[in-house]
Amino acid sequence: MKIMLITKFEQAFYKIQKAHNILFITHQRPDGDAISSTCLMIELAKHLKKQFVAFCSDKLNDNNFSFLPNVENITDNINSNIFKNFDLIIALDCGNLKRTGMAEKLKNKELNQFIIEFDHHPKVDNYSDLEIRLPEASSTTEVLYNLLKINNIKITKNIANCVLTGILTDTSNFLHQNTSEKAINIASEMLMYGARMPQIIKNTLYNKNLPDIKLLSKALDDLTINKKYNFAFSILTLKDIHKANVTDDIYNAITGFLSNLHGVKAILLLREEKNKVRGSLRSVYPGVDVSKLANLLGGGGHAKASGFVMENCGIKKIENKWSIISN
Ligand SMILES: [Mn+2]
Repeated sequence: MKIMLITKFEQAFYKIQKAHNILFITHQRPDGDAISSTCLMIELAKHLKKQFVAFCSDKLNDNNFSFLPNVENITDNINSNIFKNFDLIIALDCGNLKRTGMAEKLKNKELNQFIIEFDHHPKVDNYSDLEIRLPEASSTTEVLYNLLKINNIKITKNIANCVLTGILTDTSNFLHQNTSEKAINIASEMLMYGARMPQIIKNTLYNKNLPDIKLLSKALDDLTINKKYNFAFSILTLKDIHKANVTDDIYNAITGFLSNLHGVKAILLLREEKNKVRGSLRSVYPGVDVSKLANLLGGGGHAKASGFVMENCGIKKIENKWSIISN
């Protein structure tokens, strides 16, 4: 690791040690890495006896990550008045400013707090004072692993579970291309520190209910391949989704499963929400960067997994062809 980067991790820990009251922020519609990196930092804040608030603008699904330590400390409700009390803000896994759910506050630097960003997404916005971005890292928890190691912070069983959960969920259990030798080495080190891989897998993979699986079957039913671009896509309308009482997590599982389709360059899952359409792009094909398309459509993400949202529109079948129509 370059000396510059080591210095940044040391600076970050220095700032954390100096802080009295820290605000942790993770991204909207949090995934396993977002939640586990936040839980990890809460664990550290508690250990250092810091005051803190951990914020995610979307309410966490009750059951999904309750096995992680400190998940009960993450709130979707933060009073504007207490904002001035924070002397340090730490953004985790956010990708871009918009996904913090607090873009205006952070961009305008209303109260001049020092902002540290830990992330592994490609850079989009410039808003932090100390940016620690490792696009080659499998997960944000892998980035935080470096923070722990460089600063000789003890890795407890709780912390090990957080690091491993981020790596497993963001690599889809070592299936995605971001599964590096380093990620596997860190994962195995976390097992030595007491992380419980079977428990993590049980809670993040073997956690689908019947409506989830039925929605998957709907997406499979409508799966279409565009031969010209060698591109597969499927559609879930508001009606399909309303019929099922599914967990949010299922969409990742569906796009993951569709990516198993042999020979296509990329897949797209479009799903209709109230007055908007959300797209998820995945690819396992060498050389394909789906984030370019996501960026064109106002979204972002990684080369092999990215997404976008189109506002004020819906999906309709017109003359046997799916169309996105503005409302
Ligand atoms: Mn992540």
